[in-house]
Amino acid sequence: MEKLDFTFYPVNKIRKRSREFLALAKRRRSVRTFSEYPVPIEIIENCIAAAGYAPSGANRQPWHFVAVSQPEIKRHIRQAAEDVEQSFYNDRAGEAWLKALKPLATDAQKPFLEEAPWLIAVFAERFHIQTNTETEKNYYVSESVGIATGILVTALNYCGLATLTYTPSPMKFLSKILKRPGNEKPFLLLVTGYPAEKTLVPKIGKKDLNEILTVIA
Ligand code: IYR
Repeated sequence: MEKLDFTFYPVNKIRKRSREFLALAKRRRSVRTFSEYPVPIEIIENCIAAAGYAPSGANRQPWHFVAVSQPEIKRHIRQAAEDVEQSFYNDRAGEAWLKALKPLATDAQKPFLEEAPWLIAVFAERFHIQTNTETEKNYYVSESVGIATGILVTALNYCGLATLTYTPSPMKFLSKILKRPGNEKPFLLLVTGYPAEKTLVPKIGKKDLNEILTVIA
């Protein structure tokens, strides 16, 4: 064990910080049109390093991130994603799902996968390979990777970048294109960069606090 390094603030300072953080969080929007303006790798590295400090089951840190800016690989990803989206929108989605997606005005075309400067593929390590014959179980993998991804989205948002949490289904093509081992499952593709000028976002709201929170005090 070692001594906890922790900064104690007076409660008024904590209250102020909670308000400031809420104001920032409220301004996060999922963006589907990106500028091609480049974003330095150092920024992406810092945000991914921050995500790596997420809590995880038994501290197994069952995540791997692949940050892609190479145009050729982005083109491959776009092509494969648009292929799966075609069949999603044409056959697999079904009426109810399409209805739910209507306000988002999405379709099978995904130009942002080439336009955004960075695509961050998030992989979940289902089990850990120790040696050729030994594997170690990971715990609460989706919870852990979900939390890390949330921290990554928040970090990028805090830095001043826009994001899209993108989940084409199935996502197996990401393992293939990015040459990831079989013990890793693609979890999500995080698209990031500056939003395109005049980006439009759907007019959708968030639930009120009283709908998402029950206080028992
Ligand atoms: N993957 C498709 C469909 C889609 C699904 C959900 I759930 C969304 O929240 C948004 C879109 C697409 O990206 O077009």
